[in-house]
Amino acid sequence: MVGKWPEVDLSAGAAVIGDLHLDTADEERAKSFTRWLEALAVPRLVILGDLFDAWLGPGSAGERGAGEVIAALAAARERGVLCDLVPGNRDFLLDGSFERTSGCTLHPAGALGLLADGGRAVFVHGDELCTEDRAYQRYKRLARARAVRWLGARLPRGLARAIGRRLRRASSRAVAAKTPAYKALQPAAARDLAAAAGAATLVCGHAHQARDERLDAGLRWIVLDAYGGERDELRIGAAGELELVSSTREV
Ligand SMILES: [Mn+2]
Repeated sequence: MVGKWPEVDLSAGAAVIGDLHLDTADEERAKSFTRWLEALAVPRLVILGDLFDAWLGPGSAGERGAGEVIAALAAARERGVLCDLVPGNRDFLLDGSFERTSGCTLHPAGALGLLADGGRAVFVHGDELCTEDRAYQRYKRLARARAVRWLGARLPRGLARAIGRRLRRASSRAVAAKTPAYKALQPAAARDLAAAAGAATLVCGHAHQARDERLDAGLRWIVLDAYGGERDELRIGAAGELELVSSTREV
């Protein structure tokens, strides 16, 4: 293990998606994802965060949409699909009880994927690369503090739902008010993170805009579209090759 990133084996056929932004209260939206998941025949699925648009602790798990998703993940695990989840900025309160019920393994700081060709790719949600967004980075430190987690674990379900709605509105206002440069993923941050992880490739989501480019020093930087977008899935090939595809393509 290099640094804080747990290693996961990315064998041929493994799939990576992210930014589904599912509403824990919306069973119908959840079903469009769970149907996709039911048809998925891969050895491993990595979800790069923001699976849920807002997750406020175990109170959220009791909602119908969340229940649908958790059951589908558990069924996939039963079929032999290993599932890894790197929590995002919207669902960083996912915890051990979610791990137990869904069968997913959580990687709060990201994960280091080991590829068939001996290569290493580091997987993060991507919000940690918005280093120019000082207000957001301050918010993130506060929101992830132990006291906030403690509160989240004890919120009654109705209150959790009401707070979730308010957070979503406030967050979309804040995003709309900022200049694009401000909320952009920073290449320098991508370089530093990949170097710290000893990885030649960095894969993330969060920006909701796909890219597959080479930064100087040979680093490959792949960003996935939000789930449902044109290039919303990363597939791992037999020789460890990485390709952005559409999750809705014929399989
Ligand atoms: Mn995000």
